[in-house]
Amino acid sequence: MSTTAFAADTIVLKSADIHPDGYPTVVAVEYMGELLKERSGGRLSIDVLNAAQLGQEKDTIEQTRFGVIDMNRINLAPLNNLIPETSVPALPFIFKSTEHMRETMDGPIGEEILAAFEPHGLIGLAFYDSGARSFYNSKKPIVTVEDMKGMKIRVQQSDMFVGMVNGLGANATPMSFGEVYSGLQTGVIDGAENNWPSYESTKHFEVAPYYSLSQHSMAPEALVMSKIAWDKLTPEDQALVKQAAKDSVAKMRELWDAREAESRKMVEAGGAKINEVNKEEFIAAMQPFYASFVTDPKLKDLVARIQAGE
Ligand code: BDP
Repeated sequence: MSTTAFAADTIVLKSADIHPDGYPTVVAVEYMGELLKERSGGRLSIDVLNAAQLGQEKDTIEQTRFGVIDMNRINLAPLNNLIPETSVPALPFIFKSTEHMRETMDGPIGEEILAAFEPHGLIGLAFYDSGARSFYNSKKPIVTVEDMKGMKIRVQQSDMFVGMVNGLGANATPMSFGEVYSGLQTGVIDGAENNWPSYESTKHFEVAPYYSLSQHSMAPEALVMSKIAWDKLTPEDQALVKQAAKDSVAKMRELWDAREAESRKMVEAGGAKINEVNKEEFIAAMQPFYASFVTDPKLKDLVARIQAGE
């Protein structure tokens, strides 16, 4: 085989992630790349460009839709406004447990939501865990819904998240992930919400040490491919990519579970003050939000089926 023919056959998929080296999402996509390389005899591989080298999530999603970036690992939240179905697994308290979330996302409902990406220029490859998100802030422990009143809380750029946080009486401030540390430091915002690994890796606990276990959203991560890049692959290569993505999910979960425990220990050692919240009160306070946000019959149906444990 000539060098030119070899080069033409080789495909390196550029994949974006905002997280640093060693973060479970980053390692899982690197692992997927190894599987792909092995299974394609070295023809297909992935170059993970993490630590926001390619920009913040909102921007990289646009670039992925336009085919500038081939693959992207993002949270579901910045997809919510574009793809309404993605709001559903991010809704407050929709899942009863981690197992419920995993079974739902692995099953027909997960497949249905992934299929909804395609008309928007994205191919949904897989979902990754993101644990539970809780509120944290620089002022005080949040125990009751009343404690949320008037707090400026950063949320991801999603109308669902804005509605949820405003529905709890706080002032939702949509902002990109990369701006949160300085926002907390300068007092532009009082708090934010995230899972243990992100609270730890960003060092937000240094400037917002009150972490209150609201566990209000389990919004999973999504691994997507640009439809433009996807359409350039042969059906055989598309199948290889899809399978490698699916096979990276179990690995991701293993990494995730270990990192959650480790991150919790790290933030505690770093001075974070962790407290329980009055969860039942938070769940009840979200009922009017559900009634006003989930009005589309398709979304209503998804919510009902998830709650019924399909
Ligand atoms: C993290 C997600 C990441 C989001 C970030 C955020 O892994 O994709 O960008 O939260 O809050 O948990 O923006």
